[in-house]
Amino acid sequence: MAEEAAKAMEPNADLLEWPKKDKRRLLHAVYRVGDLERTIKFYTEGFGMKLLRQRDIPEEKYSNAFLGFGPEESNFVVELTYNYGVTSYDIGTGFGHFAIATEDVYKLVEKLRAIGGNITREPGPVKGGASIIAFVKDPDGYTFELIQRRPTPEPLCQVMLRVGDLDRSIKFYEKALGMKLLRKIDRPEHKYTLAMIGYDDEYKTIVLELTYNYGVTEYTKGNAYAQVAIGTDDVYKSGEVVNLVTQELGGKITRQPGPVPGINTKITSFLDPDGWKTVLVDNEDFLKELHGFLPPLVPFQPCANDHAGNSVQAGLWVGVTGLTCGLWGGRLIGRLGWLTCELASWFVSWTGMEAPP
Ligand SMILES: N[C@@H](CCC(=O)N[C@@H](CS)C(=O)NCC(=O)O)C(=O)O
Repeated sequence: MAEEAAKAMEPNADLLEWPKKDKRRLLHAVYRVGDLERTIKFYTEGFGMKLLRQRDIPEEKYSNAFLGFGPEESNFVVELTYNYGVTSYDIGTGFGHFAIATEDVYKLVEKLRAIGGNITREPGPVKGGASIIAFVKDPDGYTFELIQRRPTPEPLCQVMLRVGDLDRSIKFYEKALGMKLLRKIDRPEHKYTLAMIGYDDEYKTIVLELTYNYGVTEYTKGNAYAQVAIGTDDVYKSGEVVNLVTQELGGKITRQPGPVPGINTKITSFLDPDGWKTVLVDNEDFLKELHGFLPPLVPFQPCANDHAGNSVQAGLWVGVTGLTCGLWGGRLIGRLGWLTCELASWFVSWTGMEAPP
């Protein structure tokens, strides 16, 4: 009875439960850079990220590089986009930073300074708190916050975005995307409130840090930062939920659910009430994109462009499979030989025959 009454009040109750039941994970952040090699060098030598894969799409005149602290199957990564000939972008006032957790912020700052990093805030306790932080700008001007923490499986730990109404944003990300509010901190002496939201423990995985500055409701978006991507088991159902929630809280669907022509990965994308973009990506299609035509036999991350990466992976697959077959074949022949000897010796003792000298 109570269930029926609840259904009558909220006819979409079942649908609205979906984001919490779905298999969700923040996959990557997409943004534009003016020189791919320059950023790859800064992130690998400075932050210690790994270059996971690269691809060039000449017909669309852009290239991508994926970098992170672990494989894309488990870790959040950055997807850098280089548009042929475009060397700089406007980051705007709304994008805050990406954060990297490290055991020693002072040491990392010295390393970054030594390779020409622009340290915009020296290491020390955060104003109004105790965590040791620092800020550094990457070659395109994107801010990275360095946070002193114990070792974590996900050092790339926050994407900070400024929003105009924190409660509306929390409600949106909870309802439309099934995220959890993990922590809310109000620092009235510094006139801001922040909310950490995500799918898991903020010390083990990436979270969104939404910041509300008292009285500020509008920011500029620029054209540099693009979006975050989130995995889902059903883009169509997920799209329906987002559609419902945008009617209540604002925002809009910018791409209806469906396969992307050419690559066939099913996606849907939308803007939140502040205009921040999210792309929902089909989990299975995403894994297919990562592994190409091969099963995930070896945890190999190609480092050249995707085509070359696939050839190297194919070679490795054939090599490992060949070696495995060889070893098993050898073992089988050995076993057969051993069985023959056993049978022969049993036959000799059974018949009382002596083996010839
Ligand atoms: N007005 C700030 C509010 C957010 C903020 O102050 N965040 C902390 C880090 S959680 C910070 O940047 N603190 C500066 C400092 O401690 O020097 C903004 O919009 O970036």
